[in-house]
Amino acid sequence: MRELTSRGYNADRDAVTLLADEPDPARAVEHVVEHAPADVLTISAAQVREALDARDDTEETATEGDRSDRPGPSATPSSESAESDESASPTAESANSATESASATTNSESSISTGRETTRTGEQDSGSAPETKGVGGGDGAAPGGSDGVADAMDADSIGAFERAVDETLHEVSIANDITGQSTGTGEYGDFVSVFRDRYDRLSSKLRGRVNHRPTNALESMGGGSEAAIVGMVNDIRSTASGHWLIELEDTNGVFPALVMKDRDIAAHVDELLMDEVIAVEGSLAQDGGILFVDSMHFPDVPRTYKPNTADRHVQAALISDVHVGSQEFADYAWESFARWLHTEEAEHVEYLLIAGDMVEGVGVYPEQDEELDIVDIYEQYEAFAEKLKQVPGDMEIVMIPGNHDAVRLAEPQPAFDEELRDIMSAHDARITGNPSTVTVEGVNVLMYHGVSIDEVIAEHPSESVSYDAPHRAMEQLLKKRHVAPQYGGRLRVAPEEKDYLVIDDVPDVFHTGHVHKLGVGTYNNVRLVNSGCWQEQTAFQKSVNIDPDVATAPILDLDTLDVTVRKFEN
Ligand code: D5M
Ligand code: FE
Ligand code: ZN
Repeated sequence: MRELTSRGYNADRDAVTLLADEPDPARAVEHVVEHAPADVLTISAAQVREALDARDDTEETATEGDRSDRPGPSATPSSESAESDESASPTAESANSATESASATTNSESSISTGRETTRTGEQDSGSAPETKGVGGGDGAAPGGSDGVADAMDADSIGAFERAVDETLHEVSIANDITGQSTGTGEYGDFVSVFRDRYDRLSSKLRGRVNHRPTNALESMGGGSEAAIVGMVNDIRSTASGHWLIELEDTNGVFPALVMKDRDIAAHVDELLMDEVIAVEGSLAQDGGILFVDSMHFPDVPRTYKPNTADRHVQAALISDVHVGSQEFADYAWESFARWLHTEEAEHVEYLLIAGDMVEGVGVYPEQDEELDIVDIYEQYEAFAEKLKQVPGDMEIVMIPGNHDAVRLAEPQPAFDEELRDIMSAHDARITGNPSTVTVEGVNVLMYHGVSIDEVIAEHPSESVSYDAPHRAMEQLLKKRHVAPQYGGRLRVAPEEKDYLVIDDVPDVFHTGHVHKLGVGTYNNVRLVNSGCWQEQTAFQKSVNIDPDVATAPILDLDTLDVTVRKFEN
């Protein structure tokens, strides 16, 4: 019966008996499923007989995807070691490869070549940056083009303007930071804990909304009764007749839920990712072995969410993906951004949030060294520290690592270690893990580098969720209340005692980067900002047609959550 329901079929009792009496029931089921008419949902005894009579010996083996198995919330811890303990390795991979590579560059400043005439020192022009688009509260539109290239710079403001920042008003606190809390060793038991914790915390957001039953209690409820399940998505497949069969897992086991293809909710199925936690409601089949789904619920953000705002007019610049050390690092653009921060236009910009990829890193992808301007990872951070020194000293800087940084690649990523902190100490930045919740003057900003955005874009059926609108992918993460729902794809996840990637509290602002594309939007009143980058198009990006948004800085008003995108000349 289980075997049939797992393939999207219900069956009459006699049909099951016939199959069970076969010498090889598994093969028989295989056969019956193959021969079942396309539109049949419940297999009858007659159909079993017919299929078995018509049996020939050509049999196909069902193939599953190559997604590596993870223990779901119903698994029991054992002492077995996890297969992929590389994903849990606490070593800094890039740093390791860096120590092996020779330090070819000693003067990182002079080695950065931009291929441009720059006026970096002395009486250079000031950075008056054009405002490309203001995005008001409540409007979900992306800022569209960042095509307004800088006009002639306004030469009189530099030096003439003195920032008057009252640093005693600054308030920054950090929560949900893995740094120093990592206990995972990559053992099987760690995977069990992290998925349990994910299930517990996300299911608690759904339990009040449906009258759910544990999976192992459903079968005894009696055919036809109304029922609901809160479960982690364990498997999704389409049945021979094109309906969707979703296997949901809770702490007691698994249960199949069937979504009919012609129902409105079928559209939700396309958006599902493995391992996200959802609730479904519907009615049980006659024999109780499958749930026919009428409605689907996500942990989501309440539509009526009221974001927090700051008590005074103060702004934060939200950037990411600086990639210092890359030949494509947009040095000139950074200089104009840093200059602009010293102008009157930027007098209220008192915070700088950097969402990962400070440096280009070493050994991040094959043949990356051919595009490196600085080959030593520590020298890359030294060069980055010089870039930070150009930022006004009265600004508070908060930064998290990304996949190019010299910390472990698996998420959650702990913050930079002591050695790297020392290198970057000049500006006294706050250095925290990826992800982290950073509260700035009362506004909760969820900072996450954004590696899962690649995956959401790849999996989402709609063209509107694309590299040109990364904020639309961010909406999906908020809806699922998890920054990296799908385990086992290109994203590496380190198992920890709790799941740091769950979005427990609704943030006021969600700030990501990684895809090097600008995106600004709103989702149920949460402000979404995906920063662009400070790296020109790389050879790899060219090969896959990624046209990065270089040198744009979204400026967030902390008192209104309005965003103004500034574009700098690059
Ligand atoms: O990522 C910048 C963007 O480019 C992001 O969308 C991933 C994509 N990217 C970059 N390199 C690769 C490789 N080698 N494979 C697949 N996708 C890639 P960043 O983290 O700055 O490299
Ligand atoms: Fe990047
Ligand atoms: Zn990245």
